[in-house]
Amino acid sequence: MADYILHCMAESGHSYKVALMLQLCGADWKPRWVDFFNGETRTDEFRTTYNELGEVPVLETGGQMMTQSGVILDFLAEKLGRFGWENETERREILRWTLFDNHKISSQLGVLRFLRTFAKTGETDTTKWLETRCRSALAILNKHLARNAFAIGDKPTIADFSLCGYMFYEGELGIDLNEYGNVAAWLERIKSLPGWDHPNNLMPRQATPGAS
Ligand SMILES: N[C@@H](CCC(=O)N[C@@H](CS)C(=O)NCC(=O)O)C(=O)O
Repeated sequence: MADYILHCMAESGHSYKVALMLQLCGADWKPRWVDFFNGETRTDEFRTTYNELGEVPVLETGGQMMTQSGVILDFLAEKLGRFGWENETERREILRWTLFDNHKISSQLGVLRFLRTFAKTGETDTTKWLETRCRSALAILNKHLARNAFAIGDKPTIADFSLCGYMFYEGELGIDLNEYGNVAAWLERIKSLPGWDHPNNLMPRQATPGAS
């Protein structure tokens, strides 16, 4: 059995954050596909066995189930000794960007993409409102990355893996990230890290109609 089992699906950008970390660290890990689109995360069994919060990703290791991508990344940075912090100030910077990501970037990009690509709601007041909020958060990140190669300075950390969770699903967001030049350049820097791979290659994906 692998050291780490990641309960996930490729459509999940939150899961990708963890898959990317495991992959870049060369960890001994395997994905277990969660049938999210048929409601597995809403079943009593999933919530009892894996995650009472009813979400992926779940990292199974040493008989424990760990949830919340930010917590899992923090755990893995310590455990695997990579992409973490060198002092308490850096640790808090990582936490600051991870919280910003969870609140303003991944959560909003994830929902916008879900509505456009999977629920296919068409353009509604809700998608327009969400796009505005996504663009506002992306502009903040873009400005920050004008002065920093990565989220907390000149080296990649788990904060970058959190922030980029939904940004490699080309064509599914309905926002062209090339409009944010510093974000696009930062994504290229992440892509060039040894071992980088696309979410669809790291985790199983259901054949979701309309998705690329
Ligand atoms: N803050 C959580 C968010 C996780 C999350 O929203 N996961 C989605 C899939 S990408 C999910 O499982 N949602 C289940 C639901 O909303 O019912 C994390 O970073 O792990």
